[in-house]
Amino acid sequence: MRQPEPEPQSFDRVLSSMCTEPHPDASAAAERFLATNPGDPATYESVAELEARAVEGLARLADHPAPADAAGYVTSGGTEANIQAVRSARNRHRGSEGGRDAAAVNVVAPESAHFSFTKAAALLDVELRTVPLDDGYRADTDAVAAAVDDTTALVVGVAGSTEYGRVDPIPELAAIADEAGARLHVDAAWGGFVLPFTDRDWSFADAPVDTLTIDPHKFGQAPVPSGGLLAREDAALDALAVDTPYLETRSQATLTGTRSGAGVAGAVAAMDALWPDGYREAAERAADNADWLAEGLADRGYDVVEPELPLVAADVPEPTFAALRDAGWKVSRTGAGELRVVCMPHVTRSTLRAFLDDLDRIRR
Ligand code: 0PR
Repeated sequence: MRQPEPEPQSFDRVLSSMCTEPHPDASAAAERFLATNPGDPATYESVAELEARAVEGLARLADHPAPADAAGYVTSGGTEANIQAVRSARNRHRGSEGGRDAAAVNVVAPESAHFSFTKAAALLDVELRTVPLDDGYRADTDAVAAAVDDTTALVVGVAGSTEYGRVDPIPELAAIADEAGARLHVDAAWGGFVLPFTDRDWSFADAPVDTLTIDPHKFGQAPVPSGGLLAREDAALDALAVDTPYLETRSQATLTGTRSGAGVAGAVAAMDALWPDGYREAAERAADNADWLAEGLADRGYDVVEPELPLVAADVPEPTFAALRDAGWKVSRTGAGELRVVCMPHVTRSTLRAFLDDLDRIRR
């Protein structure tokens, strides 16, 4: 007998996800390219062209000094991009992929770095040196400076941290990396599509960022799987390339072989539809919603971590959290146990009103 088809998760009560409903143009484009493989660009030429457009679009978002010359590719997500950034820096530090002195390479990252860096370090046999945060949940630059040495291949900065939405002091981290002879990777997997519309005293154009993670399938409103790895120089990708003897293209710098053409086409269609006005509007709406929710939670007596990028954390007791989950709210917690609400584009003001109404009902 045929099983009933499960329905996909509705976004109505999803406050925990860093993904969102794709833009309709992006879904349509993804569907058209379902059977293509950007991993074989000599066979699937049109999706290869689209991938070049995706990289240029991401580079423009990231304020790359010359978007058309940016190196990069569309990954399966932030995890792959982060793994590849670590691998590239490791290989460049050692001089090659096979390289000498494997044990001596390390990566210095703030405690807020996503767990994908733990995977990268384990896979690549590099030491991950995690350093504490400052009082504002950002990388403590003194601690980073103390942790680097001449075996440091990479310093990681996070621009939009998973737990608190914080942006690390990127120019300071760049200076520390530079002085240590290390490279700088910025993980803007989630924050990358919001950062262009926030007040900052730095941009990727003036901080020497070597590699950057920026995921269309998060705030970019593209379908899963669509992540992004950008590099300032071709050499960063060259350090990842392996020979591909039987393909018409001679080498491949990606981690996976067959890749999602849907993810590539979806990313391009989303950026065509939304850059810059649609993304600006989404970012501003999300920021207003985060501020509004933070205020609402503070008014109710909770300890709230002021949002920087649109993510709100608040010290809500465990039984209340459990009751919210029971009421159907998809909410999650920080490592320290705070309620965490990610104000993605699908999270509207009326959703948040209903959420606070339920919270009030639970508190009574
Ligand atoms: N870097 C940062 C800053 C991230 O927040 C994440 C994912 C990654 C890298 C890894 O990205 P991929 O998951 O694309 O490999 N952050 C969320 C997390 O791990 C991802 C997420 C997305 C979680 C949707 C839940 C969800 O429903 O919590």
